Amino acid sequence: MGDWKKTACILCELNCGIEVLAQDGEIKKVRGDKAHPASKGYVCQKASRLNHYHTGRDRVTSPLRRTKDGDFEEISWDTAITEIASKLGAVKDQYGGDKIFYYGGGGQGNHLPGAYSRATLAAFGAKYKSTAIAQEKTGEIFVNSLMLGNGTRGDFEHSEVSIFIGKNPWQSHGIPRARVLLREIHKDSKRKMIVIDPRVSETAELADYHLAVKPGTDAWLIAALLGALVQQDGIDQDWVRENTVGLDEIMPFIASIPVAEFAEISGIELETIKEVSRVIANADSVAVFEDLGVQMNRHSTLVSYLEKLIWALTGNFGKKGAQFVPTQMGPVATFKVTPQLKSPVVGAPIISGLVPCNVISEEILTDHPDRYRAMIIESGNPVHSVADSKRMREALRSLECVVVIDIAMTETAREADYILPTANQFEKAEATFFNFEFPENYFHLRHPVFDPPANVLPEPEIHARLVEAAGVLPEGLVDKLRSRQKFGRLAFGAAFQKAMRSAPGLMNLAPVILYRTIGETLPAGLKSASVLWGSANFALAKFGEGVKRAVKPGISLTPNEVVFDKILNSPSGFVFSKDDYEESFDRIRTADGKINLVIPTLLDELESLKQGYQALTNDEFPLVLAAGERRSFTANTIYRNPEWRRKDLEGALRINQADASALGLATGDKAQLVTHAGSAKVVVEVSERMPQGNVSLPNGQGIAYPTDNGESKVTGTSTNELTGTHLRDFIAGTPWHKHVPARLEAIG
Ligand SMILES: Nc1nc2c(c(=O)[nH]1)N[C@H]1C(S)=C(S)[C@@H](COP(=O)(O)OP(=O)(O)OC[C@H]3O[C@@H](n4cnc5c(=O)[nH]c(N)nc54)[C@H](O)[C@@H]3O)O[C@H]1N2
Ligand SMILES: Nc1nc2c(c(=O)[nH]1)N[C@H]1C(S)=C(S)[C@@H](COP(=O)(O)OP(=O)(O)OC[C@H]3O[C@@H](n4cnc5c(=O)[nH]c(N)nc54)[C@H](O)[C@@H]3O)O[C@H]1N2
Ligand code: SF4
Ligand SMILES: [Mo]
Repeated sequence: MGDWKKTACILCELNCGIEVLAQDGEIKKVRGDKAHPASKGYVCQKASRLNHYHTGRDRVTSPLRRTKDGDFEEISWDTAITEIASKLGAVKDQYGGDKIFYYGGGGQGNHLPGAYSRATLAAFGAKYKSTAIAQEKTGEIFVNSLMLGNGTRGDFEHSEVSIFIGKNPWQSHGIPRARVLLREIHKDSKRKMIVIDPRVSETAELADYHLAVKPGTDAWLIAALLGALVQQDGIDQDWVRENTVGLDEIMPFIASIPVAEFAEISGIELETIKEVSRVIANADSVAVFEDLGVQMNRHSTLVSYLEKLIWALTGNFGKKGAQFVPTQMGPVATFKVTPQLKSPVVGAPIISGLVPCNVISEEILTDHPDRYRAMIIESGNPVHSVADSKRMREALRSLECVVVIDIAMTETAREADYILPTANQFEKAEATFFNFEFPENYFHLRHPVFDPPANVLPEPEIHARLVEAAGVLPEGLVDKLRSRQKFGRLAFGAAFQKAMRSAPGLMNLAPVILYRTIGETLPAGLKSASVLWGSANFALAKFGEGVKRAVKPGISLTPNEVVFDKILNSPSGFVFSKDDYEESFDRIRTADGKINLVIPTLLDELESLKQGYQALTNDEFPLVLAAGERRSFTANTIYRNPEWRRKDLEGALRINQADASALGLATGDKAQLVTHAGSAKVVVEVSERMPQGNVSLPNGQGIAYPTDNGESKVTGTSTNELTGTHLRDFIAGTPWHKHVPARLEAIG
């Protein structure tokens, strides 16, 4: 009859706990897991279709090697690992290991590959890497690094005022039980919601204040809000003097903001801006979430800065309902700016260790001696997801060796020299590190639900084999550590720490060493969790008190073992830290432990806003295309079978009635969408949500998928066939995907 098994949804970073009815190797039903500490039984409409992920027809089930004519042939794992190690080794010997570029390491639901890949990178001397985070969050990370030396999130569960800037949690979530929470806030007359979005998003419909900003002018709007805040005495002077540095330095910049003029540029009434800034100033608590609408847009890093100045100047940090610094099980990002760290060819700033996605193809398609020569791509689909797919394809084909580790024949896999197939997220132990709850945070190690196909391997095994083939593990080390395990994990831990100290750089291989040692002692199916023994150490070292409060130390076990045991034995996830709101103050990592308000380059950029707004649109490209809207039926490229969508099969281009009428277009018509970078056929949907001049395409479409008779069919429009790499932020290099100049032509 099948069994209900606990796991998590893998379609967005929340990874709601779910139970699936597993029968005949398929997911027959999905329901929320009430025992999950954050989602508490909540799921959205996307999760019920997870069988489409699990049973995808374009699954890769054997290692594949590219043939001369561009096809793929099946090869054995031994051949694959030997040849890849030899090719990467050759690149390392001839040009240096730093010419091997790594992309990915995790999607919405899986972050263990990233943890293990560290060992492979070290084994081959690879240094440069990137992930999708370098096309969304690196601007915000840059600002957080300079202001706090740490990351921040908002406590929307308790905030009196919730602000969403370029964020539509109704569809995209990002906060647990988003729809329940948004409705609660909407109904509660004491709580206020402010949404900044040019479009009437589902979230905007629930807002007390919907500021329908003119696309791309958020910097002016938020500057105006700040200006109005100062003019109306909205700054919490005492708090700011006590907890921040630099107020006197930034004050002239803010006091001189021409609020009325900036309001006009942003398209929002001056009176509304004044009122909203009063609401913020008078609130007991304010939480803010900025996302892709501004992070993939003009002046994105500046917007992140201005957004943070709003909550910092009103004292909304380190208290209930405000911003906080999360407790974590592992380092998701690094918050230290090292200006001398630059990408080798373009010289783009490396933020949080990541090369901006938008420069990758430029770093390859050049005769520069430092260009990348090989690439490992794992759990990412950059041909589809990075700006300018054409150039990304060309870049991959020009490399000496491209290795793709994925479950499916993706747009990126098609350009690979080797495809290494891996167990999917219901066939292995997996975990996510994107848990940011506060004051109680949780962690969830999922147990496998199904057996994987016979000839695929989980990523940790692939990395272990690559590291072994590279011949970098010290002779006898693994055997020696294994022999210590019979004396218990405490003895093992001591021997392991000692070994790690014995040779510089050995720590980088630790994930694979743990996998080959502790891994062999773990319950069936949980071998991939080995690296989490290290994560438990990390959490205790960094957040010891909070972790010990949540996970009571046992009598005979060390705290580390208690935490690790909890990880292994909590199939619904568990609360691993309990903190006080005030603890966020201790996590400020600036030199003086206070929030730094001054970022000179961004103050200069703020000043430059006074020169006015320069539109990118013109007669040739009169529309602003938002390329990649999250909708009810989008989930990056995790679902590849288009049939998972109950509605909007083609992923329609949404357009305002007036714009559509001017072109003689109606819902259901086909049209040609043209940008600087390319053109594509789209299906049009006239939508009251869209403002005039703005059109919007969903993300994750335009995927090739085999039909019943085996032919490959593309459904919908892939946004990055239309984007170029040069529209990007001058600091973080993040793309302006939400602001692509475009024109639409009716097809006669
Ligand atoms: N359903 C679904 N949910 C998802 C995903 C998915 O694929 N599908 N993907 C997940 C991922 S990877 C991410 S990063 C998040 C992203 O989550 P979000 O950032 O919330 O998603 P988007 O729809 O890309 O953008 C949010 C809003 O930005 C608005 N916007 C466009 N232009 C502008 C502008 O000029 N100014 C402002 N202020 N707003 C603008 C859009 O109208 C849109 O409502 O979603 C996650 N959740
Ligand atoms: N124009 C435009 N471009 C965008 C965006 C946009 O809004 N507009 N959004 C951007 C954002 S925010 C993001 S996050 C990215 C997302 O884009 P990517 O980071 O490229 O990720 P996904 O589409 O989520 O694809 C994840 C890959 O992992 C594979 N996979 C699934 N399960 C497993 C597994 O268990 N192991 C391995 N090894 N692989 C697995 C899938 O088959 C897929 O190839 O797209 C970005 N690109
Ligand atoms: S909110 Fe995200 S994780 Fe939760 S069910 Fe929906 S898509 Fe899945
Ligand atoms: Mo994302």
